[in-house]
Amino acid sequence: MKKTALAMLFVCLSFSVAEAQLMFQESVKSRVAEFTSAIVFDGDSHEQPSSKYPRPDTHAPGHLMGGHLHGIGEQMIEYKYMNMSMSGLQQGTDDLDVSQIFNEYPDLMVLPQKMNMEMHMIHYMVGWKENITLYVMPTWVVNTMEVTPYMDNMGMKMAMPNQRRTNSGFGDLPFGALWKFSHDEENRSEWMLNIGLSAPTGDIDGKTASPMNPMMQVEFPYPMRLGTGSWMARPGLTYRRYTDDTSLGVQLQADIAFSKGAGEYAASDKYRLSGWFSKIFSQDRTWAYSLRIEGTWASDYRGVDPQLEVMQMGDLTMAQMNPSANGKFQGGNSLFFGYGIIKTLVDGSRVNLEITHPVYQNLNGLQMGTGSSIAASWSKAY
Ligand SMILES: [Cu+2]
Repeated sequence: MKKTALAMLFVCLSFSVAEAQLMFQESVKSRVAEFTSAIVFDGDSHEQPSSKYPRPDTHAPGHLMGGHLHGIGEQMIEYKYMNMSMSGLQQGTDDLDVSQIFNEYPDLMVLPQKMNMEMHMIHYMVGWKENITLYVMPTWVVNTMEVTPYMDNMGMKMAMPNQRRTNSGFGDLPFGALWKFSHDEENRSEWMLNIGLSAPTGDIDGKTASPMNPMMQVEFPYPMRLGTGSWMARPGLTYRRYTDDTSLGVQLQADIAFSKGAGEYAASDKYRLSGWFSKIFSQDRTWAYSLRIEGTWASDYRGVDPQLEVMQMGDLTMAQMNPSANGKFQGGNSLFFGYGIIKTLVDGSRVNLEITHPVYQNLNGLQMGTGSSIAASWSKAY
């Protein structure tokens, strides 16, 4: 709990530093701005006076969405690719080695080694009304996990060759509306509310051969599933503030399961708080970089999938044998740093790239730690 409070303090602190810097730069530049005029802050359709391209940093860093709107009738299409890796088993903030793991969890028969989550997303946005933009984001998911099965030999655990599993298909479907409910032209700031939902279109019942018994088909463990299995509320709140060359963003984005879904469980409720600073750094104003910090709080799973956790093999249940099949071993608190770059191209489209890595992770139960993650996208408004 103390560490969570520290992490939060850290987020707040780094924020006030960025804010102070921004305000200083703003005061220096405010006079210049009066002459160059044309307040640019709300969307793709507006153009910078010194450039025929849209301002790159009106889009949030690559891993985020819901940070900008479009004018009435304007549409945007974006292809986004995300790739996140996980490896190493961790309990709380401690990395555990194999002997420590078996000491604490003698019933385990499968240890996850690494996992990779890939997502291909098509993000469509359309300006519906003044200050209201609608969006939908169909997602194709490819999850790959490598595990080591163990044999119990008179109380000694013997590692068997690693096995790899892949599960791919459509994921859950996020959609909703972004509402810019407040903007201040003088401050060049704006507030946006994301009224978002996610439909449980991703499959949660996919099966694969058990790593311990290739003759037995078992359901994929929780992290390998394509969807959450539940309708999710995805409320978000974003604040943006601009100066001529820099901008600041704060976003709180939540994923909250409405209820237990078809699988009799509800996936983690998640809250992500991000703060970022971005700066236009090229003469032609087509390049911007961003520095971001993100705190994530995720609950464990509610309920139990009877097709997974309590399935028995011999005397043991799946949840006892495989940590990925245990809903209590989900969620935790993490802190990430993100480094991004956005470039506007000649045709007005944008390339957006961000890399994140964890700086702190406190995970519930025994889980693989999250490694680095990349989000890359191309988008165009028309
Ligand atoms: Cu857009």
